[in-house]
Amino acid sequence: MKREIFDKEAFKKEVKDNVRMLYRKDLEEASEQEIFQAVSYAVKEVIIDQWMETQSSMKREDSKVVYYMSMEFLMGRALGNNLINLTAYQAVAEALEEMGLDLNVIEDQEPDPALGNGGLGRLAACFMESLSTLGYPAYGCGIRYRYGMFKQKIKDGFQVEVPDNWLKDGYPFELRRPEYTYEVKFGGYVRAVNTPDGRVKFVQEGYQSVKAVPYDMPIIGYNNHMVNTLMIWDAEPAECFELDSFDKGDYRKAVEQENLARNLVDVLYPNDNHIAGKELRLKQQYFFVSASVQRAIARFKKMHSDIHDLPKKVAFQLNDTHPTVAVAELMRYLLDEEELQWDDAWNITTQVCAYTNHTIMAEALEKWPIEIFSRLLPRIYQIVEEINRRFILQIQEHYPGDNGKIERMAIIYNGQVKMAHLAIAAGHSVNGVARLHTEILKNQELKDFYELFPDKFNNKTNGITQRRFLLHGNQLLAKWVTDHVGEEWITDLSKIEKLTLYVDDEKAQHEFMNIKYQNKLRLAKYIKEHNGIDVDPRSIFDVQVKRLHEYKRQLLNVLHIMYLYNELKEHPDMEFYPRTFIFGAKAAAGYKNAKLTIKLINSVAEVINNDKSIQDKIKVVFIEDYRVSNAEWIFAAADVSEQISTASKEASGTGNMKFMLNGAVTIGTMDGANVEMAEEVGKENMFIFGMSSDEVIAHEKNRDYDPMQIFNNDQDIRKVLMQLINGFYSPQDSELFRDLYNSLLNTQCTQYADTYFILADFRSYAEAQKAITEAYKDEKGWAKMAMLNTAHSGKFSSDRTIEEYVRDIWHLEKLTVEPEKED
Ligand code: GPW
Repeated sequence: MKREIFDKEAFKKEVKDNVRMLYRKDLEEASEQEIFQAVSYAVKEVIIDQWMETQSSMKREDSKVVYYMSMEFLMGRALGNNLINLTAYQAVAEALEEMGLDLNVIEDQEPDPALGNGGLGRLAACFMESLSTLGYPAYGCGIRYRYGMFKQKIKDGFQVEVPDNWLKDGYPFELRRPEYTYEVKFGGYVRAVNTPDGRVKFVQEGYQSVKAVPYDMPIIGYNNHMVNTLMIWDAEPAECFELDSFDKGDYRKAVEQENLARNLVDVLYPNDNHIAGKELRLKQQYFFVSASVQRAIARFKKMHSDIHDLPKKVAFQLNDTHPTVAVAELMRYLLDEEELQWDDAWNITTQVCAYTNHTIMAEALEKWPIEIFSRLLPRIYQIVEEINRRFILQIQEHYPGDNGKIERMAIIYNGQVKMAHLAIAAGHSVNGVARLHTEILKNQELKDFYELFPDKFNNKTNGITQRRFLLHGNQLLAKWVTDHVGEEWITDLSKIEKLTLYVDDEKAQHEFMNIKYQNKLRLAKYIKEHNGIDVDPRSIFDVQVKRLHEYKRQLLNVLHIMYLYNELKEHPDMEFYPRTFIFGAKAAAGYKNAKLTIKLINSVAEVINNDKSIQDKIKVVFIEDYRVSNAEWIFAAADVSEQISTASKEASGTGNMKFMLNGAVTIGTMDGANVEMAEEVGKENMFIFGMSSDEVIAHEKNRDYDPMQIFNNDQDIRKVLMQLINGFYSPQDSELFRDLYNSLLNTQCTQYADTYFILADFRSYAEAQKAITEAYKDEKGWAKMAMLNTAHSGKFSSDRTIEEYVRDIWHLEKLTVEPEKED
């Protein structure tokens, strides 16, 4: 007999019982937060059964498992998505309605678990969801930061960071697993001990240790009973005052050890594409990696006796270099605990580990000073030294006498440990995240490594999960798509291509654009509530939401708005289609120009939004605290998607794909995955502008770009730039935006002026924007273009990406989870 996973009456009773059990209250007395908790526990009840079934069939099948190691998992809210994937969303919404409760309101009580910064962390979350939906056994390994990504407030136009205390009411979907506690050791020194059988053993002494306690979170597959696990590690003090035997009685050290555990996982470093190089960050890295490696090996050893079989059963995927110490930690385990010979251990390690690169930005490449690395991780450092020694021998063998190679490729050089070099030397696979990005890695950034290890390099173009970003985030469009092409797209996004049959059908066009309009109304209401700004849902919604970074060029966007405003003021009667420019972005707390750009956007908004003379033709909105939960609404409501990074700088981008899926048209450079989007939908259905990556790279090499020339020859650009320093947008302080002006023109500020070629691309951007207005005026033409974007987004499902990782790197088998028979 097939068991119903969801029984309405039973569920209602469960919710009521939970409110009583948890809070000693009746439903009527419970707060919205309490109801959210009660509902979530009722849902967890269903999840737990499937979770246990999944775990037992993984054991039964002895499946190979991937461990996706990542400092960041930007999960977003779980309740709504769990219900969607359990295919119980509608039923639960109805059950709650019968109880007088609104599922939307309840969903809104959940804090966003924001254990990540941006694209890299959200990619990890999409990957976990796809792994479960496709039926592949997987663990996510990360950190349970007590404070995630900060909450952003805008005060007087400036960003203010507020701590994100996401655990304050307790998080219902996590499960503490103290039975999987491990010890992680820091500091001390290494002593060589002679064993009775004539070998040398290395032991770490005088260290401080921390207890790693995992919390498991369920990752639910879509309609398949599969529940994988995200293990995120909390740090607890090793039993008070219990030190390494060597230091027993050292009171000061005991206190230090306790403090170490207290601070270790306090907070996520809020830097995107930038490394602060702080010692605590390296501690976080080793902490979660060591604990995860220990749990992975313990699980393997429960079922296997020969450690040489590890690569048959376990794959470690390193999400950027952040978890790269895993390589040395695995070596340490194999050498010190399993007592394998070096070559044997190395063989296993390289087969298990694989590395994904997510950027070519120099400031994001991790390099640790030897001093910090060796003091914190003395045994790990020894092992890295030995890896480096052997790697240099290999280089010398290949390129006798070529010291340049060693200088460029060594793992340890100039007093630094280079984590990317370690990851490449020690992994069997190195992948970029979009075709262009991988080509740049092979031909520029990692050229030497590609020459030495051509077979390791491969591309895995990123993707996104359509379950969150269409099925949950845009329920109107999801239903419409299903009505037209059937529901297969939910688990096979390539099927959405059948929509091309309708792109010339006027009724379909009308319905498609009407759904867009409904979503614009929903966002307009959100903006009114949160910003107090009225926006016209019939205006073009032009959206740039992503982390604030100079290479992503929010500054280009706002300079263009300033230019448009000047045009409108100079030619009040010019034809102008109303536009709403929407921004959302967090800036790293210490990133001055990024924070100043936020202030500029808000200052420009202030002036333009309050200028009656332009009759609301331009509105500028900065949405506070951009995060996964409001992102779902924003993508659904966008007409125009801004993907305007300097070509070559955005490794892939994933927001670009979320917009495309939701029927927004992209204005973008030929950068990252935009290139492949253009290939899928056709350049004629995007607005491509700006320099190519080859042109950018050539200018960087030749150092022959001179923005001052543009400034001198283009009076519109000059006028806009002068407005940065004449107080036009900052009457109280005309110097306020001086640094932004300088970043564009002053060579003394950075290695060269306008590092990101904003002025070089300005005119071609403005023309592309003009072309958008023209295209939008053609209602049918636009509807068709928007629909074609949705229809050709099939490639950009993270399901496709995961299948490629499985095929080329992980070699996993699908698991089927049969619900346990009840008889
Ligand atoms: F620097 N990305 C990110 F490569 O969001 F580590 N944070 C980061 O710290 C890095 C990369 C890192 C992003 C890329 O900027 C983006 O282009 C890409 O789509 C995303 O990672 C996922 O691959």
